[in-house]
Amino acid sequence: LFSAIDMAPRDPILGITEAFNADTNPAKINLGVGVYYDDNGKVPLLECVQKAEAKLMEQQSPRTYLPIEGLAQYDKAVQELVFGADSPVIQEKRAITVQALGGTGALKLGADFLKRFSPNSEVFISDPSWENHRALFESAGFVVNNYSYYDPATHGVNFEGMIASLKSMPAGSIVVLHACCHNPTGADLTQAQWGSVIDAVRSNNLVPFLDMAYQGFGSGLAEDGAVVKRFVEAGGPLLVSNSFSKSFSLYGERVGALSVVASSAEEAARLLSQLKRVVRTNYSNPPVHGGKVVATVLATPELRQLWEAELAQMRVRIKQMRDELVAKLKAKAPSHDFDFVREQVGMFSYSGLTKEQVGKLREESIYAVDTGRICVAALNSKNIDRVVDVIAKVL
Ligand code: PLP
Ligand code: TYF
Repeated sequence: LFSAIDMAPRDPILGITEAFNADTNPAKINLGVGVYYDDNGKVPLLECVQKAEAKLMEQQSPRTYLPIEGLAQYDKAVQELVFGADSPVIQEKRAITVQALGGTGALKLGADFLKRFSPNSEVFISDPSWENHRALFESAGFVVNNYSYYDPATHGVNFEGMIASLKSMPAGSIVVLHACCHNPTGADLTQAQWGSVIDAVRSNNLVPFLDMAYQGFGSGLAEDGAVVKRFVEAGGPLLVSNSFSKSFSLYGERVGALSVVASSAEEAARLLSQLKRVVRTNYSNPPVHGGKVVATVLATPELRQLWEAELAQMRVRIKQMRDELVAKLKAKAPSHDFDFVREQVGMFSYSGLTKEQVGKLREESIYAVDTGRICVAALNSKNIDRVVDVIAKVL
C-alpha cells in the first residue's frame, strides 16, 4: 500500500521556513513566511492576550467540548467585528458565524459546504493568490481557475482585466476575494474599484467568498472591513472567512471563523445546521483556548482598546519599514524605482525581484519567496540595512 506513494511537493512558503531554520548563518533573515515580527525580530505576545489569559486563569474552568459551532460569546463577538454591531444581517438574524481552525479552517468549511450545495460551480481565485487557496478548493473537489488581478508593469491591480474576468464567469461561480492586504502582491482595490467589483459580482450572480486574514493591517479595522458591509448592502449570498492569527498574533492557537449571510432568519438556521454537519464530520468541535482569549478581549472594553492600540502599532511599524526600505534602496540603488512599495498594503510586497535574484539573496541567507514576495513585517531597524545592501548587490 505505502511503497508506491510519491513524495508530496513542499508548501512553497512553509518550506522556506524549514530551509531558514536549518541555516546556521547567524545573520540569516526570513522574509518568506507571512508572520509579523516586532522590531526585535520576535513574534509578539500581545499584552491584551496576556491580560485576557491572566483573567481566564483566575476563573479556571473545566475543558468540556465546545458546541459544534464554537463558543457562543466568540461567534457573537466575531460576527459584530466582521459585519458591524449595528448590521441589519445581525439584527435580522440572517448571519451565521462558526468558530473555525484559523482562516484556513474557515476557508475549508466554506469550501466543503459550497461543494455540497453547488457541486457544479467552479471557483475563481486571483492571479496570483495565496498558494493554499487553490489547494484548499481543489481538495474540496472544485475546479479552480484564476481571474486577472496583478499587473507587473504597474505593480498594482489590473482592474480592467479583473472586471472583464468577472463578467465572463458563468453565473453561480464562486469568487474568492481578498478583503484587504492582498496576499501575495500587497496591491489592493480602491474603494471606488470595489464598487465596480461588487456590481459585477452581483449582476452576474456570482457567489462572493471574502477572505479577510489581515483585518487591521491595511488602514484600520473599520476601513479594512468596509468591503464586507458594502457586499451586505448590495444583497445576495456572501461568505466571509476571517482569521486572528495575525491580528492577535495567535498563529498557533488556530482562531478564525466562517460567516455566511442568508436571505432570511429561517434560511440562516438551515445553513447553520448544514455547516455544523461539515464541522462534525471534520473535527467535531473547535478548541477552547484561543476562542476564549479572543472573545474575552473583544468583549472587555479596556482589553479591546488595548488590542486596537497594539494592532495599530503593528500596522504603523510595517508602514515605517516600507518607507525606510524605499528610502534606503533609493540611496543604495538609485537607478531602480521602488516607490510602489509604499503604495502596497499589508504584510507583503511583490518586490519585482526575479527568481534568480531571490536565489542570490538566499546565498546570503536572506529568504524570500521565489515569486519575489517579501514579508515587510519581518524587516526591522537591525536587519533592514543588510537586506538593502544585499538587494542592491543582486540588482
Ligand atoms: N488567507 C490568506 C490570504 C492568508 O494569507 C492566510 C495566512 O495564513 C490565511 C488565509 C490563513 O490564515 P490562518 O493562518 O489563520 O489559517
Ligand atoms: O502567506 C503566508 O506566508 C501566510 C502563512 O500553507 C502561511 O499566509 C503560508 C503557507 C501556508 C500557511 C500559512
